[in-house]
Amino acid sequence: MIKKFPLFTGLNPKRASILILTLWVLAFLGMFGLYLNQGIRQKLALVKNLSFRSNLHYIADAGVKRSIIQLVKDKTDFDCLNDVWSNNISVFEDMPVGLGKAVVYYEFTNPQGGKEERYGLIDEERKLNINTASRLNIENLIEVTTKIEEVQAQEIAAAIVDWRDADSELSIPLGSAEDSYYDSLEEPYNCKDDNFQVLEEVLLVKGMNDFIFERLKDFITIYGDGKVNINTAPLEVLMALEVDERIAEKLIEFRAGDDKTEGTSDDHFFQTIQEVVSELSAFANLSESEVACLERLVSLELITTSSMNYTVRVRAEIGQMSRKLVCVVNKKGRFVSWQEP
Ligand SMILES: [Ca+2]
Ligand SMILES: [Ca+2]
Repeated sequence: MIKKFPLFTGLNPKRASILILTLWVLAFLGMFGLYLNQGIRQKLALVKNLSFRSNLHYIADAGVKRSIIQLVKDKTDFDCLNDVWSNNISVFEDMPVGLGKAVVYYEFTNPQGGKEERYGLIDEERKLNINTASRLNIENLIEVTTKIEEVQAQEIAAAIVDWRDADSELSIPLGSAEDSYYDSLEEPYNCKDDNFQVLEEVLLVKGMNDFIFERLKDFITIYGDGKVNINTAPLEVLMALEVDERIAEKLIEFRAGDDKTEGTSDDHFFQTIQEVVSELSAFANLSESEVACLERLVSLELITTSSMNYTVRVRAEIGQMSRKLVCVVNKKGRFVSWQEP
């Protein structure tokens, strides 16, 4: 059979066998080399990827730490939307770190109703605290933000209060929920009877769903002592506190200043809650009932002019690669929560 191949012509069978064996070994080594090369390439790519991820993590971490420095720099007792931590493009849009940069950003709804990216932190005190807010205030917020029926909003607000309160009594006779309702579900769980620890926990409450949560989530918080910062709260949260829509608009017009945009250098702000009525009266005509509404807000201690907790949303970037990080820090620079989506 060997004689059929010219290459082997003249070789004795033993030498021909050695040659064939050698060729097989060389072919095998060649294929093994290719296999090794491919494996090494994959491993190098993995190491490179891990290295990028690790670098992105450190860049995001640096973004958070630089944000805390801005917070600590703010020495005033009151907080408003043109503070150094808020809407500060020169500091937060492009923080160079190592091979990349950190961007500290949030979504802002402009006066025309459009969405735009702004750079800085979000104080949690501009939101309604669902661990402390009254049933009525929660109901108001649900109605304003979701436009669902009043009865449905009432029932969800009651279920939120019953979820967090220690007892097992229904806060309204029909429509709310305690253990008996959650026990009867196809996949039962207990009513918590304790404070919300993460915002998404509210999705476990009877009546809550993704549609409502998506519209509500930017206006509710689980951080802080429950007082709303009147310098930073949006219209929806002011209305949740039973501030008439027209008064809430006047408050925001006051804050926005001559350029009618919040978060700019000409903004007005309240240094203390005691000056809210006098300052707003000097800016806009207030009726007796409007003054009474604001005085009630002050006397019930529902509002403050300072904030303590801030959400830092960081996007770390190296070229086309990016990584996000969201955390909440307090004004003393301590971490309250940390989340890497
Ligand atoms: Ca309860
Ligand atoms: Ca302004």
